Amino acid sequence: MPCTRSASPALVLACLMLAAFWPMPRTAGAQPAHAIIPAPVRAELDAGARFEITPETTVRYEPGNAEAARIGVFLAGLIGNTAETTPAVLPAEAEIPAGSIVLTTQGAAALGDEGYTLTITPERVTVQAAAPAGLFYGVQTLRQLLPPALEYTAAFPQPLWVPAGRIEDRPRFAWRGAMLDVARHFLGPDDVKRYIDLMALYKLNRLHLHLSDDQGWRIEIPSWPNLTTYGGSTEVGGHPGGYYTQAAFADLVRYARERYITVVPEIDVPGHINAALAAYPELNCDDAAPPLYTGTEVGFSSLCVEKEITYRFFDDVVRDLVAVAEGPYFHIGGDEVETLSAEQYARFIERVQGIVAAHGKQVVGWDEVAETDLRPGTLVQHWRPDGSQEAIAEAVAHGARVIVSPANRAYLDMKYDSTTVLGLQWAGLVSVHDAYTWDPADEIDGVGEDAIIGVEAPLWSETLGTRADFEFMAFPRLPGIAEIGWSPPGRDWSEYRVRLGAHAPRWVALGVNFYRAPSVPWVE
Ligand code: TNX
Repeated sequence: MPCTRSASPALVLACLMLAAFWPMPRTAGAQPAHAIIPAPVRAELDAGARFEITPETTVRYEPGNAEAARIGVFLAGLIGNTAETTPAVLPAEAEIPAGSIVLTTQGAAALGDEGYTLTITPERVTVQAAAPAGLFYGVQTLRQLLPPALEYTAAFPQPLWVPAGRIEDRPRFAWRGAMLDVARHFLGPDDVKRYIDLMALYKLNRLHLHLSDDQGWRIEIPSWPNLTTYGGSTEVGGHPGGYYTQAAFADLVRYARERYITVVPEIDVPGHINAALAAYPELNCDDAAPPLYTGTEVGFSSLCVEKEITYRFFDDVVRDLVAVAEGPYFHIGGDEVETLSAEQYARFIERVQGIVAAHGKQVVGWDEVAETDLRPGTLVQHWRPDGSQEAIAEAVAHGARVIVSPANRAYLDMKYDSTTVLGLQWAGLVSVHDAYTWDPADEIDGVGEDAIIGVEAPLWSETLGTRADFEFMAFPRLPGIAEIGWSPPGRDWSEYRVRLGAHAPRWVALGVNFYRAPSVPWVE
C-alpha cells in the first residue's frame, strides 16, 4: 500500500505530488473536463476556484432525515480516511455555517428519485435530491472529485479539495445491473459485499445473484435442506463449494440496500438444475439422483416438468427465498433447456410464472422465456446476440420490458483479447472499447428505448475461482456498462478512455485487481 501512513518520506512526497496533479492523466487524448464515471448529464467545473476540506468542515443533513444522516456518516468516514480529522455529521441549522457539506432533499424534484444536483462554491458544497438515492449518488460524484487517496482506509493526511462548479444529473435507465454467478464458483459474503461497494461507486443499482446451477445450489432453503448441504457442497473443478445461510443472505440484502442496490435472486429453472436433482431423487422423472456435477457443459439437466412435486418444490423455494430477499423481482432463469420439447418448456414457464406472481414478485427471465406466454410486466433479459429478436419484440407488444445484456458487449466473462487467460470466448472477444461503444436502444429490432428498463453486465464464473479473478474481468469493463446505463446516449471512446484511465489510482487504493488494457492511458 504505497500511500498509507507507514509510507517512507520519499513515497509520501510522491503521493502528495500525485494527489496535486490528479485527475490530469499523463497521456493526452480528447481532454475531458473531469473524470467522473458515469458521466453526469451536465457538469460545469471551474478550475480557478475550490472548496477546501479543513478541520472545521462539517457534514450537515436535513434535520429528521435519517437516510440523509446515514449518507452523511458514509461521506464523513471517507473523508476521515485521508483528512486530518473526520468531519462531524450534524443536523443543518437555519444558518448553515461556511465550510459545510450539506445534504438536503429540498429541491431538485425535477431530477426524479435518483437524480441530484451538486453545487460547489468556496464556502460550501450542497447536494440536493428529491430522494435519498439521489443524495447517495451525489455523494458518489463528490467522492470521485476528491483524490483517490481517499479510498485508502488509513492514508497519510493530505490537503483535500474539490473544484468549484455545478453538476446536474439523473440516470437514463432505472435498471443498472450487475450479475454474479456464485453457482459455478462460490463467492463468499465478504467478496459479494466488496463487489457491492464497487457497484455503488459507479451508481449501479441492481445486483442479480445467479444462486443455482448444475454445479451448485448456493442459498439455504429451510424446507429442502439437502439443496445446500449436499447440492452446495462442491463447485467447478471439484473444489469445496459453499452457500449463503438465510441469515447471511438477509445480511447481504441489507448491505446492498444501504447502498441503494436491490438484490435480484435467480433460481434457474427448469434447466441448469443438476445440483437440486442430485440432492433430491424425487425431483427426477425416474426417481434416480444423478451425481454432483463439476464440469462446465450446459443444457443437459431439467426438472421433471410432468411431476406435481416439481411445482411444490418451486413454490417452497420461492417462499423461503423471498422471505429473505426483500426486492420486488424474482429471476426464474429459463435459459438453455435442451431436454424438453417446446410445449413442455412453455407449459412449465407459464406455470412457474403463476407461482412467482402468487408470492407477489415480478418475474424476470432470460430471453428464451419470450417464446412463451408471458404475464404483462415480465422482464425479459436479452443475452443471445443471435437470439430471437422477433420473440422479444412480440413479448414487448404484450407488455413485457427488456433488460439488455448482449453477450458480445456486456458479458464480463468474455476474454478481453486473445491473450486473456481467464474467461470464455463463445460470444467473441470483448475489448474495453467493445464493452463501451454500443447502445441498448439499438440492440434489438423493434425494441426501442421505451420498452427498455435498463442494462446489466453478467459475470459467469466457469473459469473464475477467486475474488481477484472476478475483479480482473469486471474492471475496467463494468464502469463502461454503468455509464451506458446512467449517462445520456452518445459515446465518445477517445474522451471516455482518458476518464477511465484516471480511475486507476482509485482502484489501486481500493486494492482492485484490474486489467491494464493497453488501449487506455492509465494514470500511474
Ligand atoms: C450462457 S447467459 C449461459 C450461462 C453460461 C454463460 C457463459 C445464459 C443465460 N446462459 O449458463 O455460464 O453462457 O458465458
